[in-house]
Amino acid sequence: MATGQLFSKQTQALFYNYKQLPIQRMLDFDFLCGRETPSVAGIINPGSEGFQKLFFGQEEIAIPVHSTIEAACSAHPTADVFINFASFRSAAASTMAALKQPTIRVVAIIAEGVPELDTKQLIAYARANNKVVIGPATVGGIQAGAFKIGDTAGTIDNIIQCKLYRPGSVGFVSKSGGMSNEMYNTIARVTDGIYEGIAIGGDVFPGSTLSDHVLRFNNIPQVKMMVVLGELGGRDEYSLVEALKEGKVHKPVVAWVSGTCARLFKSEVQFGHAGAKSGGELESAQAKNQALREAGAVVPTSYEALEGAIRETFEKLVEEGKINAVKEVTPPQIPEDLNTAIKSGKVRAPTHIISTISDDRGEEPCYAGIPMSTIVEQGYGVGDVISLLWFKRSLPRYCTQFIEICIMLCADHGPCVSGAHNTIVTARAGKDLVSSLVSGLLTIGPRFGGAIDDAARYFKDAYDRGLTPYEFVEGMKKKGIRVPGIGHRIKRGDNRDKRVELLQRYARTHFPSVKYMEYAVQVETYTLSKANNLVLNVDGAIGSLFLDLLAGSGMFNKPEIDEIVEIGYLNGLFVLARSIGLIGHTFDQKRLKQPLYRHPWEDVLYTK
Ligand code: Q5B
Repeated sequence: MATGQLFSKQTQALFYNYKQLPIQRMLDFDFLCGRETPSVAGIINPGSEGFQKLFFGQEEIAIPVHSTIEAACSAHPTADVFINFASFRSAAASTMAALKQPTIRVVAIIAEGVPELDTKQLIAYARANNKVVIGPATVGGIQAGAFKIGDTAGTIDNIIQCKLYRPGSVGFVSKSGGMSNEMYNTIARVTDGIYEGIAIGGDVFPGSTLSDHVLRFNNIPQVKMMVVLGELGGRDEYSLVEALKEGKVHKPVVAWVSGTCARLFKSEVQFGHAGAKSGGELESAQAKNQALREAGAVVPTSYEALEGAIRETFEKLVEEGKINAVKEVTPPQIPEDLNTAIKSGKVRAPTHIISTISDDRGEEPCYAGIPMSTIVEQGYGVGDVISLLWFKRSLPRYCTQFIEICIMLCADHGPCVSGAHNTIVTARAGKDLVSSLVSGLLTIGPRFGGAIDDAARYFKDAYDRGLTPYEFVEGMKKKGIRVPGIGHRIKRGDNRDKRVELLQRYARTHFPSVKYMEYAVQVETYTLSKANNLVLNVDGAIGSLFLDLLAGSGMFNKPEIDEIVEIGYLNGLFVLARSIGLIGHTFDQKRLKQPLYRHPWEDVLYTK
């Protein structure tokens, strides 16, 4: 692998599997470094395409999303790094697919637990094709001031503290990703900072080794010294020992192999990483530290002494004039995310919606403050739910039962009424349930089913003003308004609407007062004297009885009643109820496999 630079300030990556946070962290790092182009050129999210909105500094940018690796590589031929956030199950296959793309040069595999046999095949393929694999089980790597893989180096605060927004002179390579964060900090304290840092991952077979990266750093002029953090287990460090002995490394190497404490345990101990267990004396931290020391690396006597060793090595290079002072820059401020700022109480933001009837944020949804479990456990009915969501209060049982009776009685009135007819025609035109339903619902209005609110308004006004039925009806006639709630296409004085009778009987039995309904009946008596079809219809019955419910239940004050009548809640009862029937008609037509409806010519009067 030992060429040189893996990344630059122009490097762009393809990111496999959409993970909002690590991508945003890469883009924030880009902004901090003053990159002109985002380091993520495209996202591969198997099976979906489009764009993902993310921030590049203060601006929102749309990053293309591709459904396949091939599509992403051909759309972004200059993106040569592949950051693989696939699970351990699919990491090998997706890595191999990426390595096979001519445009991809470096692949970082984040997943832990990739089968070792698969990793070996990936390594063999990458070596044969001159490509670099970082990982598996890695956090990635970073070139200070230029390019960062995923979550490497953690939060923006940490990156700023470790001065990773501008290059220093130290090449760092470690097995552990967590420890590399620690070391970025240490190195920033005692040197001019990191030039490049790589975590090779803690698996037994890493895609690239400690010595691979040290030899590569050796060829990068900006890197003046190397820091290596190995760990017990495996023999990777010995290839570095060989390279040092063979004189292939010309820059100072400060090294430490952690895990010296393993000897304190009586039996073999598996540390955090798959590869971190001492298989024998040669693989112990002590043996590897000794070998590195003998090969010429600066190896301290303990981890605590590592910081001092790095400082001394760095200061010596400065004294020798091999390191020039780094030009310090002040990184730009990354705007804080609104949600984070709100959570910390730093800012407040106005809401865009106000809602008072339900709340789904807690453990369980609540309707007007009543938890769902109470609604189920205490046997609430649909009428109770309507009371809570429409009127924001629990109404007495006789009221909620009345609501339920209205729903049941208005659920359907056969296939010939306007709404059902439209629904049937729509369903037969091959449309879906929602289209068929709404085409029927859209017929509900002042003539069909939607006269309840107007009936309530006019009856209330007439009754409250003390108008006689004669004065009311004739007054309406003068204004050219048909009395809402009066009249029906098929019901007559001698063929009354059973629904109206049922509602009246219920209310007379259960309501404390039915004064508005009795007034409506007097109006009907008068209209029937004019024409036999001018009966009190179902809309008129519900409209007048709901006035009685509002006024007689003691649950609403006068302004509330006026508001309900003015806003017009009551057509909602018909809309809700008739939806049940219209859905039934849709299913019925589909079940009967009815063909496209065409109205017969004979039933149309063609005239000029
Ligand atoms: N005339 C319902 O009319 C209908 C009059 C009136 C004074 C009136 C009509 C009307 C008010 C709206 C209303 C709800 C259009 C009805 C429903 C649900 C349904 C439906 C179902 C279900 C019927 C003949 C003569 C004319 C008119 C006069 C009629 N209504 N005068 N006030 N309200 N009502 N809608 O039969 O002198 O000859 O010119 O608009 O409450 O929709 O089952 O079908 O569950 O699905 O077409 O029950 O009453 O009568 O227009 O031929 O008029 O009566 O001025 O007088 P018709 P028309 P004139 S329940």
